[in-house]
Amino acid sequence: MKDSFANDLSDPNFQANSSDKDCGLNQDVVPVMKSPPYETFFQYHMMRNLPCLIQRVGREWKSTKAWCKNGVPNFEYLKNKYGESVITVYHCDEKFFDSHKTSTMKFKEYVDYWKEYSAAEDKKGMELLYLKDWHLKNEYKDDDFYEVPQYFSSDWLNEYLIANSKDDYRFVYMGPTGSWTPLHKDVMDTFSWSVNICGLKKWILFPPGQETHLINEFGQLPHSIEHLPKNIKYFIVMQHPGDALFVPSKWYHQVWNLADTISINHNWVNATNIHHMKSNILQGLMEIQKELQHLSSDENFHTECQKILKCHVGINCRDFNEFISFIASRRIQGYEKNLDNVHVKTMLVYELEQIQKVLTQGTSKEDEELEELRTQIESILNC
Ligand SMILES: O=C(O)CCC(=O)C(=O)O
Ligand SMILES: [Fe+2]
Repeated sequence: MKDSFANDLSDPNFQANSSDKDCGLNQDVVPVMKSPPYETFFQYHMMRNLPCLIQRVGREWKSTKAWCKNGVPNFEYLKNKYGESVITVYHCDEKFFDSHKTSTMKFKEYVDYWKEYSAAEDKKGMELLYLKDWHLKNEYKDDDFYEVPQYFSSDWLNEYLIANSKDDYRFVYMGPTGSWTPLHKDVMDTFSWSVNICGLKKWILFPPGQETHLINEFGQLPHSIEHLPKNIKYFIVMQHPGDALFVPSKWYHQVWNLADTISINHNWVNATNIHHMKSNILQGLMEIQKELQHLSSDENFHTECQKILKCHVGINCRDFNEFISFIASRRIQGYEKNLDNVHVKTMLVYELEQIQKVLTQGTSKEDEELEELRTQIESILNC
């Protein structure tokens, strides 16, 4: 029997069947649910860091109704509404480090490209462009084209970023059939959620640790998975319009658009995965310090490491502390306002417990504020 098993993973028909199992492939099924209680999602998915697909989300969203017509993107509507925005497109045929080469253009130009690409019978020689990470909601703040589903509403990261007018982690993705996202895990080990507005996505997801089976002889992960080694555990998900996929922290995944597809997604953290975010930042810092070990006696060593950390990971320790302090203060206030509401209080106590675990122990003078917060949380938790 072969060691690895060649598959066209982007093939919609590639699903587990008995012969896959015989070959040692180990495909599991992501639970599919319709309107589960929040408690179920919280206990079985966020707490256990396990994926799920929730159907019939966003059926009432304006985007669901206006952005698609007869199951395909409503190009004219989109172009009229957002045509002047400058967007970033990823060139799916050109690798750039662990992503794709990018360029910018006006959205109206992208729509013209997309229409032409989709209509072309022979796509040979045509570029395959994927519009990703569009901060559309941040750009059109008054446009209520979607609402965050209740399941994903405990989102500390976007709560902090929006309240402080910083760049958020709320995105729109649009791409033609065949556009795809290389193998990756999400930034800062956050969760992500994705809701399809129209089209069809195929996802392959790997539980944390399984990616080690994919590492090549140079110690690198593949850009695109072509072969699934024997015994690797993975999940395949087909995401249709209205399906919300919950992608847990640290799960590597690769995604293909099997039709002209539009989706909305967020990266987010809350009490259930904040420890992953903190570990990710500390891990990043350790790697940088190790790399720059030869400069460790330099008086600017600490500052320089933090600067690099911000570039590489997207956040440094000071930013993380500021973020957590902001959420801690809000939750302390929330607790004091809800002394009579047992349910809200229980949730806030859980959040404060997790905050306490990731709040850095204050040592220097500038950490006095953190120390003060720790003391306040301590007194609430001791009640
Ligand atoms: O839809 C895609 O192409 C990628 C989405 C993704 O990686 C995510 O939501 O985490
Ligand atoms: Fe992702």
